[in-house]
Amino acid sequence: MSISSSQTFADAQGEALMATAIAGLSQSPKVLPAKLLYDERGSQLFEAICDLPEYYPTRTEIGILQRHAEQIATLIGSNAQLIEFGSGWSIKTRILLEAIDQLASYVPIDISCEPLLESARKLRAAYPHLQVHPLCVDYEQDFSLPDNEQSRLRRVAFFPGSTIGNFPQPEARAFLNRIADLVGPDGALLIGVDLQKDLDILLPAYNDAQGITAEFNLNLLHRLNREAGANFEVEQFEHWAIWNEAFGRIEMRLISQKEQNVQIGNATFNFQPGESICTEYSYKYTLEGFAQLAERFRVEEVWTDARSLFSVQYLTQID
Ligand code: AVI
Repeated sequence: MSISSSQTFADAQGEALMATAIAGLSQSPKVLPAKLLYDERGSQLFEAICDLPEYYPTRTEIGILQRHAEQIATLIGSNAQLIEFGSGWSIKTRILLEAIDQLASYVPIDISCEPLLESARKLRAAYPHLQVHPLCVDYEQDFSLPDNEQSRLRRVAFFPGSTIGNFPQPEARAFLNRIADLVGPDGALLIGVDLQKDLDILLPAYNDAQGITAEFNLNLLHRLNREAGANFEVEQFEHWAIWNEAFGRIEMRLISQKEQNVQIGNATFNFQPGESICTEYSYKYTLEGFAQLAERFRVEEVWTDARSLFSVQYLTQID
């Protein structure tokens, strides 16, 4: 790409970001889509969150996958195509690959192309028999799977991390229905779902003592200043995550510390003291609640940890 065309691409991205931010901040109450949290710095901060002592989901899910890898491997079977949404470095998948005797095909899907391709290269080296077909797309948009001789394999979608919890509920239902279409009638879904629990455990996971989640949330304002021509005084906003009992979700918010105006392009937004921007939902489900959400699937197996903090579930399609 020449300098001028990469410049034009950056300009177009900045304009799209500006339009998205203006649309969200024009709503009442103000919102910004959670997707915007994950620029390069945001992704690094999210990795740091996963290692925090208070953030139980990542290590709990890994523990469940490790403890039940044999049974999960048997359910997936060898002659299958595993399709992972938001694969990153495929760390959790490796637990499954170690347990499945020669999985036929793996399709990691991620929006960040470089890590995806690098991770695919490493997987091919570690598992020479495995056909790895990375797909660099935004999985929330329409996409099709590679059409080759492996298209006839049984498909199992893998969606770990309880990322389904970050979708507002109608979108979560629609996304699960799209997965049902993608895997077809004999396909299955292996999914990580975070569970409702005591607020003494839940709230610190999103308001950690080291302030890494705060940095992750506030990074969104830095990003808008840098890439979308906004002029947020970032130190005049404070991170706070609350539990919304009525909706069964954590809401990450940025709270204005004073009356202030913020400019983005030609738009001006007024903030009252204490007024917040909601930047992310993280729904926590009961087992019954999730089974209802996944309306086109039958829940075949649920594995949890000793404290029932998190679940990994194996679902097949209802015919
Ligand atoms: C990516 N997702 C499942 C995380 C969650 O727990 O909802 C994002 C996150 N936000 C703050 N901490 C972690």
